[in-house]
Amino acid sequence: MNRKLTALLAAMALALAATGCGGGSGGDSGKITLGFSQVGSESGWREANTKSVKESAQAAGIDLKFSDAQQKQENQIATIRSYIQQKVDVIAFSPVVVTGWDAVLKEAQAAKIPVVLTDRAVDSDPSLYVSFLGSDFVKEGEAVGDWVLDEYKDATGPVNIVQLEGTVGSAPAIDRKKGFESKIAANPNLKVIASQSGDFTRADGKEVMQAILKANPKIDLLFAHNDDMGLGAIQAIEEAGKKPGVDIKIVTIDAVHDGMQALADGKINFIAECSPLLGDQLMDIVKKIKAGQPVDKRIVTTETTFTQQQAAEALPTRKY
Ligand code: GZL
Repeated sequence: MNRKLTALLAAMALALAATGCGGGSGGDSGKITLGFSQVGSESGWREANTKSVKESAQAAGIDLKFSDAQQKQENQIATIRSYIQQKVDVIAFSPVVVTGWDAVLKEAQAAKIPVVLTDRAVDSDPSLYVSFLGSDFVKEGEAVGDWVLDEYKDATGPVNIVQLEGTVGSAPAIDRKKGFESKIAANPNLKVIASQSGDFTRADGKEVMQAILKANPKIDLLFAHNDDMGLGAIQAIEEAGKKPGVDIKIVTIDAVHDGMQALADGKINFIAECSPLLGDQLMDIVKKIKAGQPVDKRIVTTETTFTQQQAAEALPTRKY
């Protein structure tokens, strides 16, 4: 009887070990191993996103392998290849730019390792990844555009707008620009007189804004694709002797702590939120994949917008 029971238990253990749907073995401890390639650490949003992913992995009991690509696509591709070699159970990443991912995604598919996109999109065939979790950046641009349309609905002359765009070729930069410009086209007084990338960083946002200020004596509004470039631009505007939020109105996207503080302080006029808190949803997706359960192809994060008053009210209890 014992021999039969032992044989049955051994067969069950082998069957269980083979159920993993990825190339991974679930690690020695039987835990799910997730390989995550992060864009970099370019902004307050990115830091909050990294914290969310790491804390959620720990809470979910998932073994996280994490890498910071310093905003370089070649680093992300190399890291994803190393995760394939390590036979992780699932790969997740936030693609720094939209193009150039077909080859490495096909390698992951050939290795039977499922891939999840977080935060940003790619232009590869959707069959190459299981799910894309992140914001609708076009809607974020439209929300900012709607505020600008309302703010200047009674303008009788040209409203000179400067746009600080995010990282060249990134989904948020492409789609926020698309959403914003499609909205402001409704009012011919609203004119984008300068539009340049500040690469989502404070330093570049300040440097680009300094040059634009020198070349354009009359600027009415700045739209920065993220808070950090807006905060850098605020430094440039103040150093040029102008009042941010008053002489030059400012609208941004993200709603991270420092952006919300500037909004509450009146230096920014409106922010559309882009939530970085994707960690819990990502771990839920990873567990469902390993359990062979269905996962939605596209999961859009819920977010809102903030006026100066709303920022002052939200700040005390904000998570990031
Ligand atoms: C948006 C994210 C962007 C943020 C920036 O989801 O990819 O990248 O808006 C960050 O702050 O650098």
